[in-house]
Amino acid sequence: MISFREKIKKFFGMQAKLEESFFEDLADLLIEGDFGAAEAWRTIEELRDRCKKQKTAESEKAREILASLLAEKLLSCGGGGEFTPDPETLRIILLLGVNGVGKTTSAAKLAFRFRERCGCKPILAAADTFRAAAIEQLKIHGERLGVRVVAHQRGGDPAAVIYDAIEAAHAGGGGLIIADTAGRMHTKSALVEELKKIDRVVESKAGDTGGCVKWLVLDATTGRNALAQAEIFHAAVKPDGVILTKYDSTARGGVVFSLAETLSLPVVYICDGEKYENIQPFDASRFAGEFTGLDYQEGKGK
Ligand SMILES: Nc1nc2c(ncn2[C@@H]2O[C@H](COP(=O)(O)OP(=O)(O)OP(=O)(O)O)[C@@H](O)[C@H]2O)c(=O)[nH]1
Ligand SMILES: [Mg+2]
Repeated sequence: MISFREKIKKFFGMQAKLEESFFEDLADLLIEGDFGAAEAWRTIEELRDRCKKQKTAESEKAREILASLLAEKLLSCGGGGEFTPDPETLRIILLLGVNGVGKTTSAAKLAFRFRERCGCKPILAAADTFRAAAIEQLKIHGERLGVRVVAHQRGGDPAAVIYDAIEAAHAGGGGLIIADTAGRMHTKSALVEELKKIDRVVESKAGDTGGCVKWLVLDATTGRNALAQAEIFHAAVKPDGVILTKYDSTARGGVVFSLAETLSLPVVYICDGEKYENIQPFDASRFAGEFTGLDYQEGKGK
């Protein structure tokens, strides 16, 4: 089956003139790529305007205009530049998200990345105390990576795990805690209560830490459902950013534009495989370029 990326690449390649049918077919394609319908049409109107202003009637040029328009959407909500842990100030990254999206895997990938790149000693905190297997899974990653894991027993208090991780970081000189959390479908109030308690713990240690960032993990293969999840988490705890996982050949990824436009939620990292190194800081221009089928060469831009 032809992938979405191949399809959009082919679409622009085949079209020569910008007729009405071109814009209609492109709107359908954006929707297929996980745009919402209203949003797809707003984007098409903007594209049509810009093409008119720039007096262009060629699809190849329209592709470039669309790519920059989409990049602007992503950049409008901030982001850009990788999160850099400061070895002097303890930071806490809290990974949130529903079941199975890739929180634990992403926690391990971040630990690997920060250890390799920043030379800091990350600590993994097993704040998913809901299932015994979850604690084990994180411990296995910790062993493989040579990264310390702070864990309690199954059923323990996630905030207490974070407290101990902060203590451990101070004792061991660690500058970063990456906390995995439970992926059960929280009711809004349970989620808020759990996170408030973690916030209180972090605050009680405010003199010792540079605070907490909350990253929501979303699975790119779930399409528009990822936006619905983001809306629930946004209303409850206002995450600071998104880690988009499972962005491999079948994932379309257009939901990222909705996250920016409707929730002002920037993507911070993107993951495209199960290995530790399959995580990259999110590059808005590159993503928008690839989404529209532009070839992108490493280090050279589009
Ligand atoms: N292809 C691919 N698979 C991934 C990626 N991230 C995670 N996975 C896989 O997705 C599955 C679920 O990942 P977990 O990290 O256990 O997800 P979780 O959110 O911690 O799940 P729960 O703890 O059950 O809520 C595993 O099989 C992972 O290997 C990714 O970026 N790409
Ligand atoms: Mg997990």
